[in-house]
Amino acid sequence: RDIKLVEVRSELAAGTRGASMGIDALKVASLDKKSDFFTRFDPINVKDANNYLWRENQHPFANYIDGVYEVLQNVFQTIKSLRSQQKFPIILAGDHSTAAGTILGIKAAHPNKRLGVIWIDAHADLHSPYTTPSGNMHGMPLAICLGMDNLEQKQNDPLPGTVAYWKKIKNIGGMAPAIRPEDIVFIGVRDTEQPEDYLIERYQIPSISVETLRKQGVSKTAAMALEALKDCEQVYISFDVDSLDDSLSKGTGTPVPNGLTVEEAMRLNKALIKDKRVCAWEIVEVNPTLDTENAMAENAFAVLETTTHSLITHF
Ligand code: DIR
Ligand code: MN
Ligand code: MN
Ligand code: MN
Repeated sequence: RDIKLVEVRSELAAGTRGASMGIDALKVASLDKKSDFFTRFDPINVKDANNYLWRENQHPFANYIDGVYEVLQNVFQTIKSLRSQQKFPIILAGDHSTAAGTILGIKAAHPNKRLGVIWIDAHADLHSPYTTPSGNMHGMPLAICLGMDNLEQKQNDPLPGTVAYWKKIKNIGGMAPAIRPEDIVFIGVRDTEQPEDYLIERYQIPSISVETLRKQGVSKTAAMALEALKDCEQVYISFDVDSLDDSLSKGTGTPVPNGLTVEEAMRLNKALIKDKRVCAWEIVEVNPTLDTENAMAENAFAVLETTTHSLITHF
């Protein structure tokens, strides 16, 4: 397949500063490992809006949503265009909010193809401005793509200006909702809030725990996830590095105990990406400014390189 590397250095939607440097940390890790990975691709750079970080945040329950909206539109346009040319985007991004731009772009390129999502993350990222505990929009990309507010679990009163931006963001591409809740599979999710639990329960979103993955093995887990999406004609995989155990992911904004090992993450992504319906893969949330043990970027790069290699050699 025709791979195109896409770089999105946005960190607007994370709660801690520094994720915009994650891509460059991956590149340093590749040099340290003497890998030729980055010589093989001519990346597209998507314009970020990190300049908003020097302004006052106008949106308490959706921090910098005005800037996030700009970035998501840019990601959307790039991915829509690449998918229209049948390219396979591998997206290196900062904060996880940009995954919404990716999903909306995939959908816009092929509106009649049902799109499934495999979300490998410690978090469910199902919040809206009405439910967010932090205001950080990296906790919201799936709600954006589902077109969901979860008003039943309302906790916050966002300002009218915030609500207006939230509506605009959900409607990027004009085909909302891009995905159905039953077409999501979570792997490794272990740090959710009640409004997210409510949606997972209500829509019976399959969520495969680290424990289950370990018990039944990686191959069976990959097969299960793909089987749950059997009615989907295209599949997108989103890999948040905080799916890894916190001992291996100190260099991410929100590390969580009891996560995947690097080996498990590599084998999982390697197996998943062999499915012919997979049409894009994304890795997010490496933050080298938090990486006190200098291992996060190396671990993330190992997953990136192995997964890409599996994609190249399998076709
Ligand atoms: C939490 C953390 N659910 C929030 N979310 C993170 O603030 O919405 N997502 N870290 O990746
Ligand atoms: Mn995430
Ligand atoms: Mn996460
Ligand atoms: Mn299903």
